[in-house]
Amino acid sequence: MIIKQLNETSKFLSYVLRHEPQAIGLQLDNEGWANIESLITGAAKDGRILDIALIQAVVSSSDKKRFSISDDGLRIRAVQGHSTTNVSIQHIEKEPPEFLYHGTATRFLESIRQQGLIAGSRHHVHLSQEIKTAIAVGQRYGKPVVLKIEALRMHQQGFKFFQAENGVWLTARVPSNFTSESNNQLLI
Ligand code: HQG
Repeated sequence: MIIKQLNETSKFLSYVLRHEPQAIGLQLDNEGWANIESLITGAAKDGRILDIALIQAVVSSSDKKRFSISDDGLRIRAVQGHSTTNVSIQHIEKEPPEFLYHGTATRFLESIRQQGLIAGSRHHVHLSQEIKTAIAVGQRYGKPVVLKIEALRMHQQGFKFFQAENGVWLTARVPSNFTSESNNQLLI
């Protein structure tokens, strides 16, 4: 299977499983699960030919393990990153490590200094354990900068943290007094 086809299908799956299931008439349950047959049928009406082999290849090749397939093989979901209001995944609450990282673009810094990190259209602010990952995330929107988050101190003050199945850390918001901007070494 060619990489381009995998990437395009992955983007399509992110779109319908995280943001706009109604675009292909797909129903997601509270936990984000969609029936794979309905996904294939809905996609076909939209002119996009999927089959189970292609879907499985996307799931197993996803660098960030974005999707999971149910044990019975009948359903698929995105494990985090949703904006659709139909879904409210009960992520497992966990104590975070001392520090977590958030990659963003330098042009957002002024607003982040004022408001802290907010979830925007997604359900959570996304944080990672690895600086390297945070740089890649920030790069999607411009010149990247990494914010270091005092996650454990936040947790001790009552903020809840969750970890999605793929290891991404989630929290509702990060007030700016818990963030510090990285030093220049982390800027690319
Ligand atoms: C920024 C990817 C101004 C925030 C990644 C980010 C992640 C603010 C952007 C996942 C702000 C939102 C999510 C404020 C936050 N003022 N800008 N107060 N607070 N922002 O895409 O975290 O590849 O919704 O810094 O790996 O970038 O799709 O969130 O730049 O895990 O699987 O607003 O998406 O995963 O952007 O990325 P996003 P994100 P996938």
